[in-house]
Amino acid sequence: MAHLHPDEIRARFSRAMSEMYRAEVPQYGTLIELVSDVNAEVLERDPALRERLADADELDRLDVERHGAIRLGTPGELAQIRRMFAVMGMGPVGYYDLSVAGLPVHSTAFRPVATEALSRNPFRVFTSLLRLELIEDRALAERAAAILSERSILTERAQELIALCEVRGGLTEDQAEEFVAEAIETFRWRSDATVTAQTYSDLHETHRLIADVVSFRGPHINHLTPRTLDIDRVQELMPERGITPKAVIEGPPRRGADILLRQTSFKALEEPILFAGENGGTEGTHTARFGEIEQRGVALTPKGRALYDETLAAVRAAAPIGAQGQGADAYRQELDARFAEVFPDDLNALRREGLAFFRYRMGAEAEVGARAESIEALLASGALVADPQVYEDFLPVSAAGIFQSNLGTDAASAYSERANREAFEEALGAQVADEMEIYAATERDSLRSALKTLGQDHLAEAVAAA
Ligand code: OOG
Ligand code: NI
Repeated sequence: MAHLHPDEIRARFSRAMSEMYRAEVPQYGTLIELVSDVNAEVLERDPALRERLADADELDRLDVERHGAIRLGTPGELAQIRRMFAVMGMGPVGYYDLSVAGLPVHSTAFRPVATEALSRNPFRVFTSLLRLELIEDRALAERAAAILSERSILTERAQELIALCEVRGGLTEDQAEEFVAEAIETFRWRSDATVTAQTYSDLHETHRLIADVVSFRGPHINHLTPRTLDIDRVQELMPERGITPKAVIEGPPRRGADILLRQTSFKALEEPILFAGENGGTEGTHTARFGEIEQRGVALTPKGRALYDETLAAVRAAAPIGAQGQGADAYRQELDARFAEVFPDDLNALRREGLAFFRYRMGAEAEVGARAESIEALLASGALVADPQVYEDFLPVSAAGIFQSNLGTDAASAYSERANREAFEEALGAQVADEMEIYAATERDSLRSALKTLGQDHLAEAVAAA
């Protein structure tokens, strides 16, 4: 029997998750409508952008594009989730250390990697693993570990279908349908906690994140984020639709040529839960789930990224934001001013200065054969086109801001023990891919192949050698 393509399984899974979350969190539906309205408005007012996205094969993915986030409790859960996402063509990319921001987790993003897979459906999941070893109260950490050891986050049938996929190299249409239905069960919200009110409160007191991960039967999806073409506009319109966003947009400022990733979220809902207990349990509330929007720009090279990190750090030092969002205006001004000063704001300059990654293709005006002097000459004549590569990943400082705004801002703190990528990869049972290498390979391969098609083998060879 023929296998359903993993990209198609991912597309169906992403759609099913979106429907489930829309039913669970009505504000998510409102946000999706708002984003879709604003995107349509932007494309209508900017035909050049529409054309660029269409030519780069990016227009179709826009309306289905979103990311989600989950938080896992144990190394075994992380390994299981890796195998589950592999069925849908998603692998771990990047390592994010959030301990520096006082969060006892480290994370990766499960996402498609190949250009064609990304353009079919770029669904990604920011996945965090709890680090109980960072918790000072060892007795509480052990209690938490014992509670987590009791749960199984995948259904029996999901586990069987994952194993089947691994043995057979894929799933049939019927198996894939069943897999998607079983897989979303893992991420569903369940309001009945597995712990008593007292245990919940002990966990919560140590860190709200621990209570969220440990007290429930599984890793509920905590947000799903649509991609907008104009995040400032969506942020401005959110209050009109009854949604209150956090004080500042995380990431780079608004630019003519968008870079990396800009994000903003709205506060978690306070939801009723039922604690476990001998007498049928007691009622309580929990804030776990929220909404977020994002705007994606061009991926930066290591050189561009270093400049970004340095500039952002200077902004944050010069204009710190208070726990209640005080100083947001000063922060925005500082952010705009510092980036304007050091960061080129057009795609050509970003490319020429080696600050951003591109993908090359043959232009419509291309003449095959006539020997060209240089890549710049081919670009100037329109024979060769450089499309910006979308940044497909996350940013640790922004992620920490999103976490904190939804946990209720803790005073800025940090754990003394830092990144532990090795332990993360050991839990995962695999290595995380290096996102910079993926962008660099896409750039190199696309350039080489476009040059060959144009009959510019002498230039293609130089790229191969680089
Ligand atoms: C994840 C927060 C990070 C992002 O988009 O950077 C995040 C979480 O709260 O579990 O979603
Ligand atoms: Ni997010």
